[in-house]
Amino acid sequence: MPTALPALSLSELGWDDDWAAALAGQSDPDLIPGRVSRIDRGISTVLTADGAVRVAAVAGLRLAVGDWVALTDEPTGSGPLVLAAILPRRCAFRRVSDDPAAREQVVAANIDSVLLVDAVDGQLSARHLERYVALAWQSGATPVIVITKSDLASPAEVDQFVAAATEVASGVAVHIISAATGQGLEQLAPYLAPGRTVALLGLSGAGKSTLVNLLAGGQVLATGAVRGDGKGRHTTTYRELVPIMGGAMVIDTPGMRALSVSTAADGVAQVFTDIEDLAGHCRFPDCSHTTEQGCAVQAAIDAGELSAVRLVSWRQLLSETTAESPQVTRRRVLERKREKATAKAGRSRARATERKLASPPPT
Ligand SMILES: Nc1nc2c(ncn2[C@@H]2O[C@H](COP(=O)(O)OP(=O)(O)OP(=O)(O)O)[C@@H](O)[C@H]2O)c(=O)[nH]1
Ligand SMILES: [Mg+2]
Ligand SMILES: [Zn+2]
Repeated sequence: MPTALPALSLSELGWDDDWAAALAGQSDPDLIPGRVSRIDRGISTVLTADGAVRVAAVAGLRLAVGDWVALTDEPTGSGPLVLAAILPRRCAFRRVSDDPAAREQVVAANIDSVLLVDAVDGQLSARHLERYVALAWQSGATPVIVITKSDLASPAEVDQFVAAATEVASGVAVHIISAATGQGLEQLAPYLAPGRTVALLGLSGAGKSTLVNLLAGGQVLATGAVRGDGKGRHTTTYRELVPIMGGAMVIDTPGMRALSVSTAADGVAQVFTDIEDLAGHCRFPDCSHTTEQGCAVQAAIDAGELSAVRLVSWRQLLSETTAESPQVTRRRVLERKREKATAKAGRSRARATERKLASPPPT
C-alpha cells in the first residue's frame, strides 16, 4: 500500500513558474497538475494540491517517480482522474541494463541532487562508485556522496573512505553521516531546502530508507538488517517520493548493483575530467596514453599524481559508452518518438469519443 501522505501545496511539492508555464503549454486549460510519488503495477500515486490520488496507466505515457503530470477529470467530472500528459522532464536519473535491446528506465525524475549513499560496512567499490557518479552527472542533477554508518568505523577508516571517494569523484561533495548517532546530518541541509527534490541511490543495505525515515521524522519506509556477508536484503522494492521535514522531497530507491554507462558518455567524461584534461596536453593528438613520447597522462602516473588504476577504469568506461551500436541508439530514439506519438493519438481518440458522447443524438 502506498504511504499515507499529508496534502501538500504545489510549491511544497516543487511546483514553480516554469512548471506552470509547461502546464499552460498543454492544449487543455483545465488540466490538474500533480507529482508522481509511487508506481505500483500500472497504478500511480500522484500528489495533487488536494491530496494523493490513484491514477491508471495510459498506453504510451511511461511515468517515473518524480514526474510532474497533467490530469484531467473528463469526461464526467466525477470519476477518477485520468492521466493526460507528462510535463517535459528537467532531468532524470536513467538506468540502462546491459541488454542492448532493453529499454531505458527512469529511476527518478526532476531531481536537484543525487545522494549516492555508501556505507562504511558496505561493499561499494571505487569502480562501482565511478559508475554511479557518471550516471548522476548524466542525469543533469548534482551528485553528492554520502558516506553512512560512520558509527561503525574508526575515524581513520572513515578518512580512508573519504579519500577513496574523493579520488573517484573530484569536484563532488562528500559528507560523512550516521543515522544511528545523527552525526553529520546537518551537512545535508543545503540539498534539502523547501521545494527541492533529492534521490537516494546506492547498494542494498547502505541505509537509504533509514536516512529517509530520519529526515521524515518517522517510520515512513521499511528498513532491513544487512546479511552476515555485508550484503543488503533488498528491503525496498519500489521507488517512492517522500516529503520530509523542512519542505524537501526525497526519492528512496531499491539498491542497484549492475549499472551500465553505455548511454552516459558525458557523465563518464565528467568523472574523468582530470584525465581528459591531461590528455589534452599529450604531444600527439591521437595519443593512446601507453608508450608515446610526451604523454601527459603517463607522466602524471609516473609523478604519482594519477593512479594507474584510474586510467584503466577510464578506458573501460569509455569503451562501454562507445559499445552501443548506432542501430541500438537509433532504436532507442525511435522507441521514444513512438511512445510520444502513441500517447498523443490515444488522447485525441479519447477526446473524440467524449465529444461524440456529449453531442445530441441525430434526429
Ligand atoms: N549502525 C548503523 N546502522 C545503520 C545506519 N543506517 C542504517 N543502518 C542499518 O543498516 C541496515 C540497512 O538499512 P536500510 O535503510 O534498510 O538500507 P537500504 O539502503 O534502504 O537498503 P535497500 O532497501 O535494500 O536498498 C538496517 O539494519 C539499518 O538499521 C547507521 O547510520 N548506523
Ligand atoms: Mg531501502
Ligand atoms: Zn597521452
